[in-house]
Amino acid sequence: MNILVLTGAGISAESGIPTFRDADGLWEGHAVEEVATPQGFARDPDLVHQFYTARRRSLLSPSICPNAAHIALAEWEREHTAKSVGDFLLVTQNIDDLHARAGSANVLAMHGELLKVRCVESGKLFDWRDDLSVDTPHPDFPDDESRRGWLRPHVVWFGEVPLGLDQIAQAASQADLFLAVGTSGLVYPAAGIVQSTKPSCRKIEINLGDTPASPAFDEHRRGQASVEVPKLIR
Ligand code: BJW
Repeated sequence: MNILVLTGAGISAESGIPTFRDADGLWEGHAVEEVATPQGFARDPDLVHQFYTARRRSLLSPSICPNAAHIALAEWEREHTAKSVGDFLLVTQNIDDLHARAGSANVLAMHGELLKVRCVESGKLFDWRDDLSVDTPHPDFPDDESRRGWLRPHVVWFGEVPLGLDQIAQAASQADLFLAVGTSGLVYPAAGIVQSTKPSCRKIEINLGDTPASPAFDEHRRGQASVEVPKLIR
């Protein structure tokens, strides 16, 4: 049995990371087009760096850790892999590292990773835990005055192509079980993955409430991810 899991901001909400579109979500107080588009970055890179630096700091604070949902998914992968009965891929739209911290191994971060930056020129990735809004040396160009301009957050903004789409399409077409957890079903192409699964695939949605993608699922489990994910798996 091949298993494909898609997670969104709702799975990390109970770990203390705000979602995007719920009340008190991340977009409150920020115009999306200012901080999550290539045009916004070109207009005001400092504002964008400040936005991601604040989120990097928060992600690294000691109070943020994986919750029962992240941990259950990691256990599920381990058990499934040990049985050698099929593939297990966890696709996350989240840019936090909580799945990895929980022990998930086969994780595809389709919207990028908060703790990485990318050189605009070379495309090279660097682990990054620092503040890009201060004078931080670029690993490649330590003496270059304009070095900050070379780096951008390794995230997928609106209008950019998400990562790993070929692998996701293949996993979706071969999945026997598709589970979506804590995603609003508003952002494409992630919201369309459910449509690319085969008719015989069991499709389960875990969310606090209905989403525009809900009609495409066969089963709807309503409640907190930290409760519903462990319940489904055990
Ligand atoms: C809980 C819970 C708890 C809370 N337990 N549940 C039509 C078709 C195709 C594309 C488009 C289209 N129309 C427009 C587009 C383009 C656009 C798009 O989709 N726009 C829509 C807004 C309409 N898409 C793009 O631009 C994408 N690129 C693209 O399409 O390229 C073209 C292309 C595609 C394919 C092939 C070739 C070319 C790129 C999208 C990039 C998204 N980037 C962001 C920012 C990442 C960096 C950052 O974090 O700053 O990604 S936007 C933001 O939204 C972030 C998220 O990953 C993403 C999804 O949000 P998510 O995870 O669903 O969170 P929320 O807050 O929306 O929902 C939380 C949910 O959890 C809620 O439902 C709650 O109920 C629930 N919940 N607590 C269970 N405890």
